[in-house]
Amino acid sequence: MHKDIDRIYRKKRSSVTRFQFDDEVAGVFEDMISRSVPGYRQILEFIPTLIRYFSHPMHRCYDLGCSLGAGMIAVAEGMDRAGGEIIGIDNSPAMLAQAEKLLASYQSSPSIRFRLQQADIAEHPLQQSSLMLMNFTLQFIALDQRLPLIQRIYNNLVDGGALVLSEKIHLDDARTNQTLIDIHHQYKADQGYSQLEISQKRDALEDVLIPETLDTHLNRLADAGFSVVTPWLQNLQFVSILAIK
Ligand code: GEK
Repeated sequence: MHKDIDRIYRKKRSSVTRFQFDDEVAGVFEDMISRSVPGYRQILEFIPTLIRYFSHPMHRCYDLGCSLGAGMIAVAEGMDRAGGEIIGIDNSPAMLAQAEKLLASYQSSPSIRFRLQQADIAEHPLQQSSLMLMNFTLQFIALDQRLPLIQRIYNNLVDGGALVLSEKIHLDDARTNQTLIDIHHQYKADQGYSQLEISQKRDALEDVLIPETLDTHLNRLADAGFSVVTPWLQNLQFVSILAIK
């Protein structure tokens, strides 16, 4: 994958507008997410292991909010020779244009079929599938649409199928929450972001990325019917949850 450096918030802006997944973001997204989300790479690296653990055939898998398709490639890496269909859905044309190029340059086995769809995952119908990834995307969906979406995901998984849900979370205890935010800002500074970049990006994401508590996520998944619901990886306030039907 090519890796242009994220300099979007480097210059002082007179006013910071709402964050959007536009051409500017899509062009630097791999660098942006890798330097902003501790644990992002670890989650992707572990997807093939999770897939190999499941014994049912991976006839169809979804990556909801696929961005550049990194999750789709991680799924492909874990698939056996029987292969299957890997569908990435995103509502950003800019992201999908980049994803198309990256997937075209990835040498997958002929039994694996990548498909990209531009759609709002809160509304788009899903087909029966073996595995769904939703990495750092539910946090951008309106709060009242989250349970219906999780319910549709559950309904469209085969028995024993799984959802990998990764999210930035909020902690109830104000002091603990602030501690994690401060350590996260230190992490971003260590990744080369200036204080101005960190604060302008935070302002742009205000009311766009809406985190919930880990309990809210776990309870919603259990309410939807998932029988195994457990966090399997956490790095600061970035958590990945495994939910099995
Ligand atoms: C990865 N999973 O690299 N419908 C479809 N897509 C949406 C919607 C929606 N309603 N809202 C936002 N998106 C990826 C990273 S990024 C996470 C996911 C982040 C899309 C949006 O266009 C963007 O591509 C993605 O969800 C979120 O593993 O930027 O923090």
